[in-house]
Amino acid sequence: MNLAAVPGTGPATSPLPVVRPSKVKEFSDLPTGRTLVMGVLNITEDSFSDGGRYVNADDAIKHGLRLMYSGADIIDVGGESTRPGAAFVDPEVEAGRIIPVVEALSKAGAVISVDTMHVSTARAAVEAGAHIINDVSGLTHETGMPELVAELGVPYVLMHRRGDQQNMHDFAHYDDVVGEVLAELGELRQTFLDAGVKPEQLIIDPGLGFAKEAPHNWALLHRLAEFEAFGHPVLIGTSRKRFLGSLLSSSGVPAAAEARDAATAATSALAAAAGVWGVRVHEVEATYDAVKVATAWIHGGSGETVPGA
Ligand code: PMM
Repeated sequence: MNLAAVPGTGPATSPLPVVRPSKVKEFSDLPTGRTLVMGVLNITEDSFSDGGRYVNADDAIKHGLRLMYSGADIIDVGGESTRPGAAFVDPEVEAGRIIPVVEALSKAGAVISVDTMHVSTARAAVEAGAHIINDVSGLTHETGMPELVAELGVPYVLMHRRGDQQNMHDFAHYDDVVGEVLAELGELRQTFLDAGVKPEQLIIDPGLGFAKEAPHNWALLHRLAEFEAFGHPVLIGTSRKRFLGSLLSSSGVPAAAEARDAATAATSALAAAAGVWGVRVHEVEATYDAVKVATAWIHGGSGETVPGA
């Protein structure tokens, strides 16, 4: 697609995006029959690969539209970096970054997930049009998320993490990383069910890179199929992560974040072939194609269906 022809996706200096009236999408409108591509939109100063690029709401909205027109099925909007060592962000500051962008993108027809660990931000984002809550905290951050998810009835990404962004490295010790992550996710899952969350609301994510070193991430990917046992959709985020940089290092120097996109597309295709529901990526176009290849490979054809299309 020629993005230059798409309203609102020009350079950052061009006027506000023209948000055309279009069909507002719902979660149930998402394609089935192939792995979904979730495009990352970080409205932060300090995310590891795109921090500082989209702190201005207009730039963030334009990038969200770009992701949509590049093939993203879902736009994951976040306002707090979760990279190791990142500063905590006040929930009001976070909401101030996120909400105008969620409103604009949902009016433009995007299916949106809100990447937040804060109950108040999650609620405000859903009220502003977000469809999914993506919470990387593993319930280590705030109380009240299970009750909120039960009340709102929206899909929720339950990700595994130990500790918080400032100390999670201290907890990256496992005898059997797959068994321990499965067991800890199982306990968290039960907490949500006990709070009244319906099983069909839950999406499971092993949390690559969150209190995990490279060998842990590769072990989890190697045994990804075991995460299907919960009976929930599985989401995977490998995009530009440090373990890919280490794999691609040259003379001991890790590959730069932007030089990890081909490896991200490869892991996404392999995850799609393993049957995951979604992959979360910064650079959508290559992964969108990679997922299509994996789908055609598995089904011997395109295999995609769009509800209501
Ligand atoms: N990784 C990051 C942020 N949010 N959400 C989910 N569900 N899974 C992930 O693996 C994940 C996430 C870190 O990446 P970023 O700082 O580039 O957004």
